Amino acid sequence: MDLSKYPAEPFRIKSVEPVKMNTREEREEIIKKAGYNTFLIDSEDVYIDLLTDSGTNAMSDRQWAGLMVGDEAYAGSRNFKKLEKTIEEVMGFPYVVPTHQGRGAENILSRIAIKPGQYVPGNMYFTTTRYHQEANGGIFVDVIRDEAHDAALNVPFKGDIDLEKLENLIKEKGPENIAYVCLAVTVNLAGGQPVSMANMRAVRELTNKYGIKVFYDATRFAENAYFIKEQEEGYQDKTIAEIVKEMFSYADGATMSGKKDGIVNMGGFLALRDEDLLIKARELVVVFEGMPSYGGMTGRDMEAFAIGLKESLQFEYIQHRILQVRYLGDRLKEAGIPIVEPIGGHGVFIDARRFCPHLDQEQFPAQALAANLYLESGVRAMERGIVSAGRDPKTGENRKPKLETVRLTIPRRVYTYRHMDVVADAIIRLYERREQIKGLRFVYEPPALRFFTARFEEID
Ligand code: PLI
Repeated sequence: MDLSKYPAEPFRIKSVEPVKMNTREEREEIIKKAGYNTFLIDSEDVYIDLLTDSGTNAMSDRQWAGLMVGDEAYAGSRNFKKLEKTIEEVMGFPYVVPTHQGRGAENILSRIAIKPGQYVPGNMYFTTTRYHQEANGGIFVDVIRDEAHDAALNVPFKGDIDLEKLENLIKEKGPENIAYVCLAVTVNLAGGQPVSMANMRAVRELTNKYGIKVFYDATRFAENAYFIKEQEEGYQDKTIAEIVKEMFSYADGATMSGKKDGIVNMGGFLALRDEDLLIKARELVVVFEGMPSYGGMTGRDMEAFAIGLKESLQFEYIQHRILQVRYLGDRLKEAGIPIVEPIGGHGVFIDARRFCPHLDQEQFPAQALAANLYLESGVRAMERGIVSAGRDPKTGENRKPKLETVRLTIPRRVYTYRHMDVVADAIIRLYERREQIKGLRFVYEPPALRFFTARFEEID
């Protein structure tokens, strides 16, 4: 393996948080007690935590310093002004409605922009996003290109919207029945796959033709921009900041979870261009989140968020981020472990269908694999497959996504390459005894977003 392809950490470590590995016997007890759901394991029982990259980032010294200048006024905090100005500078949106995290923004956008019965096309679903769309009477329609559903297919920009699918939907249902297009950069559940600039531009042109708005899920915007710089013709000499600015120039607004590319532990926003929508959003933010100048965040949260948004544009930061994830993926690929290709921005997704071909999808292979990875190594990952997809609200049947994956999500600036080696070695060991992985069945299934709190038992 040519290690010179993977840049060393572009930071030095000033504060550390000890972690410990417990014994296999202890982990056997722990995973059983957690109902084979990695969400229900205590953090102190985890050695390397790859459950999510959400809110698990390490802040920089500048962000920590920013906490000390938090203005905790109930109204008109100066940190909100700074956040608002930063978002305008980075993304070009004039209006910002702050929220406690991404789903707070999704709730507000869905309420102000969806009329019951309208369709919401998007490049693959995300759990909380689709929940809010459906809770407000919207009908989600997946218009991502077909290739995104094929784990093994290694083609660039798998997150792109299929323009033909989108236009057919608009023509079939009528433009007045399309609430808006939801375009996520990058696409989480497809494996952190990016969207090309050409596709964003084309989606804008198509929706302009029909007078339809486009809202981005901006959650991992900087990672998306890195892939454009690396792989899309004409962007190699542009800065990440320039690419980001162009990406958002094709959007009417965006929801964002600051817990990812904002490099903070909490926060989010809804950004808009339209003043009428802003007024409606502000009417709701006071009900669900807080005053329009904090929306559930503290002043210090907003200061750290504003600084983090700027840091995410630094080339050395984002290059290391993407290539560290790629290092883990490349190590697994080299050992013949089936993963989603190409390797995406925020994590490596193991293809549980090919890892556990002896299990039927209704036996939750990815859930079982994540539980066994914890047992093997103390590494915590997350199921992203049939359990996360939930049930169809109309038929009550399990939705059966083609992608049945375990996500190894890498927090930003938290772990080193050596940690990635420990994870890779554990997965390789587990692959050697993969036939021993048993399927699971529900013992408790919550009605909404079931993956967070469901409990399972092993099928003998
Ligand atoms: O976790 P929130 O409420 O700040 O953000 C929700 C959210 C929206 N869009 C996308 C693409 C996400 O990935 C997302 C949250 N993701 C989580 C929690 C994750 O583990 O991926």
